Amino acid sequence: MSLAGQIGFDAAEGRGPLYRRLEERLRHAIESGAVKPEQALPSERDLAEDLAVSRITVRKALDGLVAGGLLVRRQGAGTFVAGRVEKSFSKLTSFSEDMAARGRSSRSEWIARAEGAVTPDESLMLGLSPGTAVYRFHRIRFADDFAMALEYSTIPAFALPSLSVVRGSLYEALNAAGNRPVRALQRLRAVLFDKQQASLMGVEPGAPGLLIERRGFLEDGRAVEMTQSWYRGDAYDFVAELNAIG
Ligand code: 16G
Repeated sequence: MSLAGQIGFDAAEGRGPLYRRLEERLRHAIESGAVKPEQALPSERDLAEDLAVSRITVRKALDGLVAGGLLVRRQGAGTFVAGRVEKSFSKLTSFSEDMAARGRSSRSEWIARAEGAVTPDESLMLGLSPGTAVYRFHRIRFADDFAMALEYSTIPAFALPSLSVVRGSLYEALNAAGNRPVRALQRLRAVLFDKQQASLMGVEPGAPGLLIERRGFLEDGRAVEMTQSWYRGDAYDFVAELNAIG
């Protein structure tokens, strides 16, 4: 079936700007599952022809959905319905690796990158003596230009040669220094984004999220990472494999 049929769009029907109506129809089709996650959309030219609208209308409608994270544009490949990201709870992977595994590009925006001394909480969590130097990395994590998570990491300074070695992936920098964690403890809890976090993430204040706190350890048992990851609740599925006891 053509996409026009699939989404039930008729340019001659309804009121308001055409691109908004098209955007709404597409949004409805994605949210109701009429078009499936990872489904490729036809080219803008084909869509315009199929829906009997101009290419500018199509582009504007798609732009709105890309900005809202419902569609993703992949360079050279086209526009796709965004899949919820499934993340395994049993593998110690990084955000960059999780995104690469799904063919999505990742990048970060810095909120803060600073050196300091451990706080009492960090000192307990990381098993460090008061006064020990740590690096703090606070980032907004993007997948295909869509804000997925806010991350606040604290790393003991012994684990990295300097603050500036972390540009893209934190785990890559830790790995290069021979200090990538090999084991981690995590806990997860449902949260609501506060006003400040919501504005960083481009969601409404009070939007649901998942907070995952990870403590990562080296082979010798020393803690090397403490990270709070605030993931958008509408973008992530966490999956765990469970084995029967005995
Ligand atoms: C993931 C980890 C986080 C780690 C980050 C490193 C979870 C819940 N959290 O987001 O603890 O610091 O990856 O990512 O998976 P990077 O190497 O891409 O900077």
